[in-house]
Amino acid sequence: MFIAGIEPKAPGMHIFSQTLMPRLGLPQLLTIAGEKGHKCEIYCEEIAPINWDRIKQADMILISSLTSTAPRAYALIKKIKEDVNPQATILMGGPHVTFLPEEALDKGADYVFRHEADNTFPAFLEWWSAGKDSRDLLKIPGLSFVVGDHYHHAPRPARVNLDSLPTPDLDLIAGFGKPGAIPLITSRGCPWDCDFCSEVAMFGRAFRFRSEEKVIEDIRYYNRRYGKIPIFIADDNLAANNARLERLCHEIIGNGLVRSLSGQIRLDLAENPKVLSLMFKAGFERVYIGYESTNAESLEAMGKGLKATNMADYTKTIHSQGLEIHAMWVLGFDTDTIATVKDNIRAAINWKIETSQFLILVPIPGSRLYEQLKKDDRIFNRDWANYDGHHVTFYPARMTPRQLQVAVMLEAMPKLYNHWQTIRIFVNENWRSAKASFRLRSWHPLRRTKTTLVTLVVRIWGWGVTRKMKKPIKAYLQEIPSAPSGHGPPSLITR
Ligand code: B12
Ligand code: SF4
Repeated sequence: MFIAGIEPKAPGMHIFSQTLMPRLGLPQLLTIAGEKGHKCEIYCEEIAPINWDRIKQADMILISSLTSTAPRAYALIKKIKEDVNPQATILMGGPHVTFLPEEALDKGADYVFRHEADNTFPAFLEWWSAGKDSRDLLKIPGLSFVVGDHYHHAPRPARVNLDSLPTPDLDLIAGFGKPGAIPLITSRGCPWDCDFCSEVAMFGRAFRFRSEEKVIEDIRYYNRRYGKIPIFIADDNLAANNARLERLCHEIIGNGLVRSLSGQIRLDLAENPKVLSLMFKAGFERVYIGYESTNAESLEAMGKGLKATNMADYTKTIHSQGLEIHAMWVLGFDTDTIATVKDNIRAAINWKIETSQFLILVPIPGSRLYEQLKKDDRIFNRDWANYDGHHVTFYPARMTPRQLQVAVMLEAMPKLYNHWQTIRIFVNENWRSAKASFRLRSWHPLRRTKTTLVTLVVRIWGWGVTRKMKKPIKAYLQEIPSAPSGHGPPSLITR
């Protein structure tokens, strides 16, 4: 059978638009299908356009979306069903439709796979090859589909053993070629359960990981394919288990697989500088950290488990271990005011964080935040395309939606990416490198220079994106309600 996968593109520009980093859901599933003898191809719209002639020939089409890419996914389904290939069976999955399967079925998907599909999709393929007995279909967990005039939702599937999975074959992605960097996932689940995140609802609270041996096999596999390629370890929280991260770094070093690495960690990993230093030795250059906010009340309310008073010191420790930081800030919590936005900008600047991304809180389906705001009738925009962290979609409690929109997208981002800040960061990074080399720390001047230059390029690019986004954001301002319409306590609104 010929199976095509599609990852729809984002509705607009976002700070990562240039990274060309595919999600691994489709490569993972279609690698498994390939091993079962099916012919598979993936079109990741951010990387290369869809080849419609190929889609015309597909027997089965898999579409994977986020919340912000769901409208594009539905438009593609319409086009396929109406024009391109009405006979093909369309499957959908991912973190949006897992929580809103009926929406996807109403939009034309034949089947929706909720949660992890690494076992359920192969089960579906077997059902397909075995003659499609409808009684057997009901037994596949995590599957949602329409039966007569009602929706069938099979119970949630069991957790996947990550060691049972093959290394995702990224060559299935059309146009990926020899990429600049590749994503690798080594764990699922998260022991934390932040209010605004759907990770735990999606993958569970138990932190599961692929064994170090398997991760080393993955890296060797990509080495053979692409050479010593930089790797972005895309786990939600690579450091959820410190002992495991240490073992992984030792294995990378011991097997001679050190190369440019980056990954997502929590800020409080700074309490364990030994691990940070080991990460640096293994090749980590940049860490992505959800700072979220310096507002103690907001950190408390979102269940982040971080103390605002420790954040500056933690940042210093991470820098002192040679790692650069990409900080992700989120504004719009009920405890946030305009002053919070300003405090966060100040912190990002004072702490000399190399790159930052200021996002507007998004009530993504699957999160407790979404359920709460929906219950309180505070969501005013249900166009999922705007659920990308760049648009206000709900009534904040202590600001008007406009104030939040302007403060984050038209004030914070331009302030952080102005040329003066870029020069300051560049000088500071080089100064830190020089000091470290002088103290004969395990510092590689060449590697540092490269990292510094990458930061410079990213910052210049960030400045360009921020400028380009101004026009669409100003247009969006016209669409959002100017007053809270009785939502949130107006007396607290600040100017
Ligand atoms: C790597 C990553 C990125 C990368 C690349 C992402 C990309 N190209 O879109 C970067 C850094 C660029 C990024 C950016 C963003 N991201 Co991001 N990202 C991730 C991360 C950490 C890993 C993605 C991944 O590869 N997962 C591993 C695979 C195996 O899991 P999966 O995709 O869920 O697939 C499994 C199932 O869902 C299912 N499945 C999935 N699709 C399909 C399709 C079919 C047909 C079937 C049968 C099954 C199926 O089977 C798969 C195997 O079990 C996830 C968190 C996570 N753990 O998934 C967040 C995540 C996807 N990102 C998220 C968000 C919000 C964003 C941003 C909007 C904001 C931001 N944080 O900056 C931007 C927007 C990007 C865009 N495309 O518009 C949210 C999405 C939530 C939502 N409902 O929309 C997530 C889930 C994080 C979270 N918990 O909140 N991201
Ligand atoms: S935001 Fe990060 S730490 Fe919090 S639950 Fe999601 S993945 Fe875990």
